[in-house]
Amino acid sequence: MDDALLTQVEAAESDLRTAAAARLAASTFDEVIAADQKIEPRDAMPEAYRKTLIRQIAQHAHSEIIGMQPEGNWISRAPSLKRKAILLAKVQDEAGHGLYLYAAAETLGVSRADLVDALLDGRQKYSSIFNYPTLTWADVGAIGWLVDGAAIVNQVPLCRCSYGPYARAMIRVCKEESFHQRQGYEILHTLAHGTEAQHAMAQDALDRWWYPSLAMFGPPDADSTHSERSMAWKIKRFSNDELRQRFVDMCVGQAEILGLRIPDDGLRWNEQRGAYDFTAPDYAELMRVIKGDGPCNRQRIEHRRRAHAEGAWVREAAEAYARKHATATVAA
Ligand code: FAQ
Repeated sequence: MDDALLTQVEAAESDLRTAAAARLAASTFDEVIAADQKIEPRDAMPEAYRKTLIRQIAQHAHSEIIGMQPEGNWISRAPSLKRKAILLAKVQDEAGHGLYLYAAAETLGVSRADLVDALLDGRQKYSSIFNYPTLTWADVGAIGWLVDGAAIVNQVPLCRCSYGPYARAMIRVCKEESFHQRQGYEILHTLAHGTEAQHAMAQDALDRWWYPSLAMFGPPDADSTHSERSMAWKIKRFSNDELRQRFVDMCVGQAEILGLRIPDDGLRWNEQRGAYDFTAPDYAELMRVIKGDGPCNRQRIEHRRRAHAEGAWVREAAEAYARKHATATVAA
């Protein structure tokens, strides 16, 4: 990834420490937000702030968990043992991100079990991007480069989110995502500089993943229901369109090094804006996918329901062990 983004993560981590040390005594919610301090679980907070965070953090956690499926699909078919080991580690990292995020949501007074139920019965969403299929090995590279790349551009500012547990989870997540992005880029670089057929496979993956990746940033600002309030509360630091622009500007030079063409005839440098003009994704398609009508929505949620049902015995065993351990501790 762009080294400047990792530098921003380091700076946010150091600011988190400074904020913790300089915590205002007996301050109100509004004072804490105005002073750029962190709201912690024990602090009073408006109910709407709490609900917004639960919605966003839960959707984020679900995305990490559902997001394991498109790449998991390639673990057994990775082209070498080394590629397999790297992909396995990456997919496991996504599971870890889901768990940190469920834990961060639990600090707001909800249970992970309830959040998982809300995902499984369709009351809560996950990212639109994971409803597209991974047809070739190059798609694994495109997910790393573009999907993890978009995720990082969106999540680096979340390291400065006003809610402490979410901001802290994001620091670690972003550091790991930077490895993911580089592994994807390296897969595509290898293919793009390989045989003609491999180059074509890399280009085809970019053609199919480009617009869905732009759509990950959400609806345009004018249609974004939550942005204004989330920005006032310093949960979101930049609007959906600002982050989408930042992502496009970052990708153009990277695509040139790959020798691949971003599939957008309208892509050109705008001297006045100091940014690239580009064609927006199809937001009607984004809305259809969010509402459950993407290419893989049914498959993804059915798979998750099946995995959840098959894992029931593990949860029961863990609960039985915890009960036994608690009884033994009390007895001692
Ligand atoms: N997909 O008012 P806004 C990853 C919904 S992690 C589905 O703009 P907001 C790692 C939105 O929820 C990827 N739904 O909403 C990985 C709202 O619906 P609601 C996930 C979407 O919250 C990589 C409605 O539209 N990242 O990729 C989408 O202010 C590789 C109106 O939208 C996060 O979750 C969408 N794309 O901004 C894993 C980051 N966009 O709830 C495996 C945290 C919007 O009112 C492999 N989340 N919606 O019914 C955020 O930053 C924000 O929630 C946004 C949306 C920016 C996603």
